[in-house]
Amino acid sequence: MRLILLGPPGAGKGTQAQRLVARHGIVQLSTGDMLREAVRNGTPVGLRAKAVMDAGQLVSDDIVIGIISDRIDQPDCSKGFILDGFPRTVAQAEALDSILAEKGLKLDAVIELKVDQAKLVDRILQRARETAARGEPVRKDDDPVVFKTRLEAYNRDTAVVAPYYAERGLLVAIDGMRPIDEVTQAISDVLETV
Ligand code: B4P
Repeated sequence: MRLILLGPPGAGKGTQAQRLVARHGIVQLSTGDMLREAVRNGTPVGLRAKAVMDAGQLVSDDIVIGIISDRIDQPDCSKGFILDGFPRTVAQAEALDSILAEKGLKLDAVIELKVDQAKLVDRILQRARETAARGEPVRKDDDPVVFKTRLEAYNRDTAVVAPYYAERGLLVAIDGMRPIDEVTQAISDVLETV
């Protein structure tokens, strides 16, 4: 199964992807996690991405497309994967189409998690509070001012990705405002039909 999870920052893409990995035994490909790891390891990609991510902007298409293209080539992706946080621009969606077409692969579904803006802000502030309470470093992009920039980037560059897949008959929208377990169940119900 090859699946994309779309949605604004804080919609729960990462949260749901981890649960789907456990349920369906397929790999999670999170560009956010891959970029954060590159930053931690001080790689050339990480050095280029850090300031952009800390400011709440999107990392350049060429970097992210390169990361995903290399990752999809790994043997553990042969049984399928969940793309979490990619594509975030139409250019990334077009690049993904080319990568898959070259391998003779197709997407099975694109799931969009719909969550309103006030709830997104609540969740991110909650995560920042819980992380700080554990004495762990809070993500710079979970700062309320930076989060506003992330939402602007989403509205400007990423919101158009859902219609791209709707035109191709692949998009299913899910109410992501509900509790985590209910959202997981709703996604699993969709996956049974594809
Ligand atoms: P990501 O790591 O993808 O982060 P995200 O969009 O904030 O998170 P997500 O939607 O996964 O929310 P989560 O499950 O964590 O991106 C970070 C940055 O990386 C981007 O801003 C950008 O700079 C860069 N980047 C990544 N991919 C890129 C790309 N393709 N192109 C360019 N740049 C890219 O959930 C958030 C919180 O809500 C959690 O605390 C969770 O517990 C809670 N939550 C989730 N679902 C809930 C529910 N149903 N009910 C209550 N709480 C819930």
